[in-house]
Parts: sequence; C-alpha cells; structure tokens
Amino acid sequence: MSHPYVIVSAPVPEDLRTSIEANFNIVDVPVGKRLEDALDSDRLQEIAGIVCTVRTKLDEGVMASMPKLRVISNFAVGFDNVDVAAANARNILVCNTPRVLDSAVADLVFGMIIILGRDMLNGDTYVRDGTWASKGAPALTRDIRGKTLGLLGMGRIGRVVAKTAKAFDMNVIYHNRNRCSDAESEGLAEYRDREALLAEADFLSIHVPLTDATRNSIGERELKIMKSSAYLINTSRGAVVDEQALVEALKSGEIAGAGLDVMVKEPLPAESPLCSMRNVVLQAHVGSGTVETRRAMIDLATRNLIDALTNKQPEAMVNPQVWGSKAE
Ligand code: 8YV
Repeated sequence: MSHPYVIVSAPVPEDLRTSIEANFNIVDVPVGKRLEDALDSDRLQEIAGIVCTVRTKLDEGVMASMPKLRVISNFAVGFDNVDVAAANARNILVCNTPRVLDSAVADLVFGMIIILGRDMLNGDTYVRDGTWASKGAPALTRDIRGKTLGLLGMGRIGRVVAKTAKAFDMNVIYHNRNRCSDAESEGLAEYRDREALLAEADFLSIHVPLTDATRNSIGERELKIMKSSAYLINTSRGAVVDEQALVEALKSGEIAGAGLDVMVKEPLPAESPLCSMRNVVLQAHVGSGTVETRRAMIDLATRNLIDALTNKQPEAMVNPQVWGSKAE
C-alpha cells in the first residue's frame, strides 16, 4: 500500500523531511502559495496532512477539497490562517508551535522598547550624518527603569516579556480577558481594566491572538486614551491595530512612537507612511526569526504532523477535542 500524502509548505530541513518520508509521500507547495492553485483536485483528495506557515489560508472551501485531511500542523503559534470551526466540524486536528518562541519574541519586544525609549534610530543618524560633529551632544532621552509596561494579553509570551521587564525595574501591569491570578501572585504584573491599562502604560505591548473580537481593537479611541509620551509595540498580528488610526495618532503626536513587527499587509509596502516615520521601528515579522527558535518551531511542527498521523497524541493541539473524539 502506498504511503499517505502530506503537503509540505514550510521550510522543513532535509533531516526532518527524511523523517516525514519514512511514512509519507511529500507533496511540496511553495510557501504562501494557495493549495488550490498549486495542486489539482485529484492530488488534493489524497492529502492526509499539511505542515504550513501562517501564509497558507485554510478555510472551509479548501478543507472540503481534501476529504482525507486529518491534521493541519501550523509552523507558528498563531493560527488565524486556519478556520478552526471548520476544522472542528470536519474532525481535522489543528496543531501549532507554542512555548519554543516565547523568549525570541520577548527579546524583540525589549529591543524595540530600548530603541524607542532611548531614541536610538535618530541617535544613529545623528552620528552618521555628522550632526554630532557640527552641533554637539544630542538631546537627552528618558530612563526605561521605573517606567510602566502595559501588557495587553497575559499568555505565555506576555509572561516572558513581564519577567524581562522586571529585570529592567519596570512597573508591569496587564489586561487579559480572564484575570491571571498565578501571574499576579508570582508578582509578575498587576491587573488593570482595559482603559486603565491604556491610560497608564508608558510602553503598551500587544500579546493577543487575532480573532473577530481583537481585530482593530486598538483604534482611534484607544490611541486617544494612551499618553502622548507612550509607545505602542506590536509583535502579535498587524490587524489587531487599526493601522490607519495608528498612522494618524503618530502624525498628530497622540502617541510618541511605535515598534511594529507585524502589519496589516505583509510585506509592508515601502510607500506606507510608517516607513518614513523616525519615531517608528519596523521589523519584517521576525519575532521568532532566530536560527535556534525557528529550528525548534519546525521540529515541533514536524513532530506534531507525524504524531497525529501515526496515532500518537501530538504535543501541541489547538483543538484537542478533535483528538479526543478520534480516540473514542
Ligand atoms: C511565524 C508567527 O510563524 O508564530 C507565529 O504566530 O507569526 C511567526 O512566528 C513565522 O514567521 C514562521 O512562519
């Protein structure tokens, strides 16, 4: 009997491809390419599993074209590219890569906090373009120490950011859909309601998933509540922030600056007004983008795929009830 077919649409290294090939036939699809454009319907009908990046959209229609599909293994912790309700209805297991990227993302958040707080983009230009030599020392900036970091979302990544902030002697406050008494009793952060969080934060860092409830949830109203000296940091999903409102708030001085690893449209077009703002630090969706972290992520994503298809409970399931229903 021939091995089941699995789609690989993620940067799976050779050694891991070999472990997949021990039990499955690999069907390669270029990263980000629509599966329904890359493969004909006969091939799609044979697919039992997929490992893909967040750039592969998996909606009800494409799932319907793969009647044998049993697992979608996302090479990401976020899974807003997958219609999980449609997967549930079809008993398709969805897996992701939590935990292994927490520190890398937290490091990027802190890089942005320091670059913004100490005005390092302008500081760098000040040296390079000779202003230092012609005008002398630049204007003073402000301490990070003693400032208030507001965390919108207190999941795994939020907690690592909170721990890092403690080492910088920052005050850490958070808002989360459900209060996190464990984080509070560990002394990681104090709870605030949403408005108080926005109003008190000197740095507001977003750590919520993109859902119908969070889409555009930081908009004109929220940006107005923030201090004019505050910075917004987003390493979650671009669409959580109303980008147009953010551009306006940055232009009018409603907030002091922003650090963005994620945008509504990626790659961010170079014509975006954000690209010419000197109080904005931009990164190309690289929160998890280190050699070590990406390797740990692809290890986990590959393990999740193989385990699910060989009846071993995968380590990281988004909809474990599907696994439960399979086991019955
Ligand atoms: C991407 C991410 O997965 O984990 C997430 O949710 O958005 C990123 O880590 C990464 O770009 C690999 O596709």
